Amino acid sequence: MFQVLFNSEIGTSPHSSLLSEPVIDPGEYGYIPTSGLTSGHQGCTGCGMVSATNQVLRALKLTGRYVAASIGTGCNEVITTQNTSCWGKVSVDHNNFPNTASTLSGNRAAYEALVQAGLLPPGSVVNVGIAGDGGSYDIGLQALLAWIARAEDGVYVCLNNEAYMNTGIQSSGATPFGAKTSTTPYGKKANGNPRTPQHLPDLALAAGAPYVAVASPVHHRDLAIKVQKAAMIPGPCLVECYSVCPPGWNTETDYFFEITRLALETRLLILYEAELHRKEGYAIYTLNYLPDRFRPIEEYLETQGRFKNLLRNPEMVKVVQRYVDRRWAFWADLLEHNGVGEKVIVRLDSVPDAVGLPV
Ligand SMILES: Cc1ncc(C[n+]2csc(CCOP(=O)(O)OP(=O)(O)O)c2C)c(N)n1
Ligand code: SF4
Ligand SMILES: [Mg+2]
Repeated sequence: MFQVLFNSEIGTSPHSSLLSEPVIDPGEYGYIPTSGLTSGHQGCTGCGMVSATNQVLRALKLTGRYVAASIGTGCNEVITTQNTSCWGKVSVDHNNFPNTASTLSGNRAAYEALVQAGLLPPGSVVNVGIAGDGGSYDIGLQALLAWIARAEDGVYVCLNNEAYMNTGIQSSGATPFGAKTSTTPYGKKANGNPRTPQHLPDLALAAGAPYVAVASPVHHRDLAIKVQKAAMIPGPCLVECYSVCPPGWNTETDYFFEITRLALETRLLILYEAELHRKEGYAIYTLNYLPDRFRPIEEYLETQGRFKNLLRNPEMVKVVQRYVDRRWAFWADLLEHNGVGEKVIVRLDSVPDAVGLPV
């Protein structure tokens, strides 16, 4: 069990308690590389993960290091490897479905051997693994947790579109309760996905990752800062990106922004960071966004055809609302404990009582 602190005021911050210097806020760079993921990919219009990958690569390039990416099978890989030129100068390996964290590890070992042999300068490469929720929550979880257990340097990005989209919208460990997928249909005996989703950042933190964060491609600066922190903090760091998928979620292609806004205002999506001080036994949480008012979950569910049947069943809607409220209770405690609206800086040498862990 860790004790939990709330870091400071709400909002994006380039500071980290695990780094002596803040990362550079993207707004302070005179030049932002335009060559993240470039043209030539075959992603759908309105795909969240295309935008997320583009921004992740740009943020990593801002660290001034060469980017070596291990990409797990899934939409992101399939749409970018028929024409690999869209990865630009990034070194990319096209993996097997469960292997993202293992190949990330292998790339790191090769890089360290080259440094030892004097063939590459230290600190010249950032290793990133990028995979979907199926590849991270399900089949690749063992490799991911083993990579965290080995405490190797690197960044793992999970592009979470909440199902196995590339193979026809099968449910994953990240699929929302009541969502219609091809393996959780609606009918006389079935009511969509019967399970509530797991949360990879919680799992990764519990396994010992020093830094985990949840980001969205709509919030560019926040995403870039989180990715840069993940690259600079020693050890295995994980960033999960909320990734809107119009075909899988059955939405129009131009509601990317509105869907994300409603996800945040209903508190279904919580943008946060957690830094683990493992030896000392505490974690510092930062909430990056606090909605002015909390909207009912129906307003989010109504934006997506995958929830059409769920919305006809008020009892199931209540289950989703209760799930959201339960998860938020963790943050509500932290906010109350620290006084929302005030600038609360927790001194690291005075650790208050634990206030609970996420449900
Ligand atoms: C061992 C193995 N099993 C199954 C597959 C087929 N497969 C390829 S991608 C994929 C789904 C990927 O889902 P996710 O990781 O969520 O990525 P998304 O396509 O949603 O972005 C599956 C089942 C495979 N390539 N390898
Ligand atoms: S199916 Fe979804 S995740 Fe795949 S490319 Fe299209 S929008 Fe993106
Ligand atoms: Mg997926």
